[in-house]
Amino acid sequence: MSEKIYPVQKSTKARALIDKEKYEKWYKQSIDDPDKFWGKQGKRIDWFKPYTKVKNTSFKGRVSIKWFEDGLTNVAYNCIDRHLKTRGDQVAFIWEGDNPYIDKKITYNELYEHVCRMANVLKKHGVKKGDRVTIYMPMIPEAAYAMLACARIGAVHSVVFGGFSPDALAGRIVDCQSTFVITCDEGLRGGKPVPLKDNTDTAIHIAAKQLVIVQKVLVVRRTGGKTGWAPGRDLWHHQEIATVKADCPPVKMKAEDPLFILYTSGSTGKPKGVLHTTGGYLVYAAMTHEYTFDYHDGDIYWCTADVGWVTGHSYIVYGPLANGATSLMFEGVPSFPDQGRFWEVIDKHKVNIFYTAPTAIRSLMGAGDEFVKRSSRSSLRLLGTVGEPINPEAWEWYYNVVGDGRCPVVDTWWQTETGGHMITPLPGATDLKPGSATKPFFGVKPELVDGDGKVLEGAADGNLCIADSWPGQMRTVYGDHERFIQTYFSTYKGKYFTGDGCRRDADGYYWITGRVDDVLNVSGHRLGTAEVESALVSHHLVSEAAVVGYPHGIKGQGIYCYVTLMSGHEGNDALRQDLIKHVRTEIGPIASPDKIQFSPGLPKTRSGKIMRRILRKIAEDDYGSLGDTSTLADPGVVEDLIANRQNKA
Ligand code: 6R9
Repeated sequence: MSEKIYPVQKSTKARALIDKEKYEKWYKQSIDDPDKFWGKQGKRIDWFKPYTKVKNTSFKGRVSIKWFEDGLTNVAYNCIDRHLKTRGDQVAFIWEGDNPYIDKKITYNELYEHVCRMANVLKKHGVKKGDRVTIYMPMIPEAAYAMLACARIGAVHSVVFGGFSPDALAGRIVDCQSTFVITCDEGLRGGKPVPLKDNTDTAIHIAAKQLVIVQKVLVVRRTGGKTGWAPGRDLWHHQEIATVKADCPPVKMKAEDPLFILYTSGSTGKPKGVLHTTGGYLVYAAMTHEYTFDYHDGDIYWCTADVGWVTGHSYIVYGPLANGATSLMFEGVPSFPDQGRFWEVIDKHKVNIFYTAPTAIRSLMGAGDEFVKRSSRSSLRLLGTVGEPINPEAWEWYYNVVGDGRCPVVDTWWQTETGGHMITPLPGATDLKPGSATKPFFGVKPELVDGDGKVLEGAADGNLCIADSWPGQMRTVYGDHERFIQTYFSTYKGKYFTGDGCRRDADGYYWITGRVDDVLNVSGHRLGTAEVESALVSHHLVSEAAVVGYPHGIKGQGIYCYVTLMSGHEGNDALRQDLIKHVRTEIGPIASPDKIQFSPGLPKTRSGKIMRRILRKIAEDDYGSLGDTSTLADPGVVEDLIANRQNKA
């Protein structure tokens, strides 16, 4: 923990939308009278029929969350149409290609036409309100068009990150019974093609075995690379949009009609479909985008996330567009053509607000300051981070070297489930402490509880819960409300449990300490240990596997796998490579194991429970303090685990 404090700078305060007094006043109002507070904030979007009810939520019993429930609106209308009169010719998206010589700009007028045409193509092929459409795309503008086209006609999109494997894609298609997929021939990252259409074909094959038959695949041409083609099922996007009109009326949606499903990892079982709805989500995404980034009209804003993650949904597409912003979308990677790419792009497009992940910051910090120094970054006014705790060293480097000590760093804590920022500095209101996400956003009531569910007051260390609902909150797990209740509301009755550990200091600042469940955070990507374990045991030579995280200098957490082989088999480096390949095929490259330890036995209690605490300690090379091992069925296995550990200092 860093004890340093960086007070709000004069230049930041001078233009800020929210200062200290306003933050305190509004925060109090938002907690004391949520109906009044959100009743006002709900008006930041346009409604076809205004709401008369604001908040109708309960974290008890069956858990029911409704915001603005009798209002009618449309997300695409709010992100596009309502801006056309005043900013039709303003750039909505700046697209920066993987290749540094390729970029393009899309105005709000152009966005309108692209989205309407795609919406009409969906309608032409039978997609209706409520249907689920899977989007498996690289970072090209058509990914955003596809999301907005769904929103326009009331279809529910499920964006699947382009780095996921065919198996992972199939699982998500099957879970939400999606029969329409939008993809691309190939993606392009760091000069290398990614076979998205081929992966889609494989996934469709796997899904068909589970009786979900994909009817149509809309394929955007990006590289022109060769792909398979199923006539009658596969449709070229560029041909289809030429057959439809450039206008498509937005469907009037109820505030609580679903907008999207986004799959995310939990501590058990398969990834769950986090469901977000229309009105509350958009109000919250727009409001947090405006205040956290102190967004002003005309700012050039860049969030480096992928649209496959919630950050891309809320802070590349929906929040910025609802505010009529210019949002930069980047196809490539931070290290191509070299480690100076981010800073070059900032200069090239005069970016004012830059939002990225700690893992990228750490890795670019490791590349050396020269890459940063050859750019001016004079347009930058604000820096942000998201996805995992940022260590104070990386924070200081970001602040001092990238931001030249001029730009506040907003460390935004939130989750797929929360829809938008929950604990975050507001640039003009919050003095910064490196490594702390600082204070709650309006309407957010954090509570720290101990293992017994006792609410802790003042400076304390505990499990982070949220005591009451906010408009951006997920509404259910798609198709499994029981799992929603079990996962989030059963650990601490009547509270939303985040799965994160957290410390509150004497100034009321929050310091997220990381997950307290079996969820890994690898380079800001969420992964369940159970998912990696099930991928490992699906290999024919593996009988059992246990996966834990360990501290990793760049990725935040690395993936450490203990693998027990079928009897008669010996572990070696070739098998290690094979297992890594296997996990990549099953889940995707983000799940690549960093360390594999072959272990004839795992530390189990007499009832057969694996003692992960011990495995974590050994993975961290901290085996001197294993604690009580007396409940182990066979304490002898620990000796072997220590002797063969893969992280020897
Ligand atoms: C937006 C996003 C959520 C988990 C969350 C926490 C970690 C995110 C953080 C952070 C510390 C921050 N996390 N932001 N930890 N400081 N600023 O990342 O959503 O992919 O669902 O991950 O990420 O552990 O619970 P998601």
